[in-house]
Amino acid sequence: MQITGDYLKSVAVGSAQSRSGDAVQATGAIRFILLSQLIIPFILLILGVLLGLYQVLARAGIIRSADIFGINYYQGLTLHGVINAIVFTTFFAVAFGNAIMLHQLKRPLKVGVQWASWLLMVGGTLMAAWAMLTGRATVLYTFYLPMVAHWTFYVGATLLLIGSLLPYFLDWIPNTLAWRRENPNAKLPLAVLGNLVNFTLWFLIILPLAVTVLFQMLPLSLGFASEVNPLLSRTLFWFFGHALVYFWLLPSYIMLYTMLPKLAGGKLYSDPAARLAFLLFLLFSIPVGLHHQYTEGGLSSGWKLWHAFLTFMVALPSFITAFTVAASLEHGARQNGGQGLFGWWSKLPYWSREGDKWLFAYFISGLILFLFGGITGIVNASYSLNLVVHNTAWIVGHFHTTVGGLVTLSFLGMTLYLVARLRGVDVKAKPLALAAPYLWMLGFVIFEIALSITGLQGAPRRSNIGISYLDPSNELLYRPDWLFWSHVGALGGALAVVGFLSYVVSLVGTLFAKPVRAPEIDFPIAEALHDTPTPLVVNLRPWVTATLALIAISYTYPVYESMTRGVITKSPGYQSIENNLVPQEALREQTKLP
Ligand code: HAS
Repeated sequence: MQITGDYLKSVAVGSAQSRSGDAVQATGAIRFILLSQLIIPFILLILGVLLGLYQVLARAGIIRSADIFGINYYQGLTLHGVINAIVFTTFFAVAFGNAIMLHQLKRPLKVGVQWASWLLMVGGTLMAAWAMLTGRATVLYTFYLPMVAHWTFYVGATLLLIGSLLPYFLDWIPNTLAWRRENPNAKLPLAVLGNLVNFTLWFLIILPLAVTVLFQMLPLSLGFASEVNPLLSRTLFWFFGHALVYFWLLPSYIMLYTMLPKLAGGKLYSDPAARLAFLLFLLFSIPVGLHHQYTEGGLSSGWKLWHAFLTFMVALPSFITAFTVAASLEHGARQNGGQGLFGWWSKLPYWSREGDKWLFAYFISGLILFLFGGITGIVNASYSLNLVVHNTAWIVGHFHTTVGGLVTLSFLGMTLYLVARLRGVDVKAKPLALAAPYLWMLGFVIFEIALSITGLQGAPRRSNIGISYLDPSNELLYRPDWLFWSHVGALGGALAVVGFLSYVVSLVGTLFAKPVRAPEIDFPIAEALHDTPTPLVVNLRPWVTATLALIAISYTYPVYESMTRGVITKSPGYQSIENNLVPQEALREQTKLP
């Protein structure tokens, strides 16, 4: 393989990356950075998952207490959400993005950029973790106002997000442009397109979040302001917050489109369909945030309906994915000898330990969970049905089959895969690694059904119902009809944790195994079955322009309404102190010197 001038220069300045065959060998600083970007969030994830177990047991009334090991319910819920949904996902997206760009473009990453990104992300995470662990930032992972955290939480989160963007701006875009100059007539590799779409989306949605953090949250937290406009904060947060879920989802979709077909034994059914799906996500992921605010006063119903319509549009790329992935699976299964209308299902490598095929189990389990996540998401999106499920346990079921389902399973599978490759070892305890996703899937199917039912019965989310509605001694609130399904939910959650522990054994074994080959980055990238040139999906520019226009159309008036109608007088921030919400003003009064 030809080694380019730029590459040689980067080796000369110390970027220890070299290449052999189709794999890319990563050594030195880049290898350390990639490995730690996978391992640091994994260590935090252990705490995140265990706190999840506490939540589900507390909600079923099996643990009846306001706290556990000194961590109160809402503090634990904040840690659970922030670690699992923000820290783990962001670190993984950056590590995976780095690995994909290295492997597909065959151009080196800059060590300085990667170190700067690493330091910001790790430093930011530690700051935010300190604030949460010491009870100074019990604001939940949707940290919009009027809940206020200690300033270190906001600064920590900001550093994490800035750090996550450095590789995109300083490594990936320059490398893509250089690749384009070298290959003027070639199509951008599909995985690269998916990754660039994902981080373009990420950059665009961090901007409104930055506005509420810098101009609302920090001044309030530092005491420079005493009143807030919570409506504006929520609107800006959800501008970020819904597209955030697609920032989690797209790395999974990259794996489903580029790797799953090969693991199944076949080819990607349609390359243009995959590209169209990624580009539709860019277009529709952002202008849908108001579907989190259907019940919010101050925003006109016409604009909510517009966002509801666009929410149905953002389901479209997932329907395309369902079709393309199913067709790719069928193609693979038929290559393996599968026959008949459904008979081919039995020819997929569900339990295969051969080579990398164990990874298939993570993707298929995730896909099955995502069927539940998709259906419940469509229910949520409906303006009228949302009123039945909003703020109930139903929503918790929905996101444990989306971000807690397909996303987490594909991230865990890929973490194990990359750790093995980067360490030059075989995956250890493969039977446990194979059992893990199925246990997780089974656990969360049970969990989802149970929480959907209790949600429809009216059980609220984000509430320690074990010490209120499910406490038989509480004559006023007790709801015995929620008890059975809450216990079923706890069973599902516990089963998923058993799956996670099986995974931990395999990952730790792999992490400490003796290397048997040179460390490398390699992916099982599938060829495409249908690959007709389709101009619509080749050029990114018109898609970015249309995206910006649709955002402007969909958000200008709601932001204006939020600024003019949000409460801005006598509206303090609130802090969560020992399960009570305390207005900041009251806190200041209490701490005033005589
Ligand atoms: Fe959502 C709330 C609507 C997708 C995550 N969502 C949330 C929250 C989270 C979340 C975390 O409209 C809670 C936020 C909070 O804390 O308040 N969501 C949707 C819709 C979709 C959707 C329409 N959500 C996701 C994804 C997430 C995620 C993805 C994480 C990664 N969601 C909502 C709404 C709310 C909401 C409202 C607010 C609710 C409220 O009132 O608070 C769609 O994108 C879903 C489309 C998906 C599909 C499924 C396609 C199926 C596939 C599998 C195919 C399977 C195969 C296997 C091929 C249409 C791709 C075959 C098997 C063989 C064996 C052959």
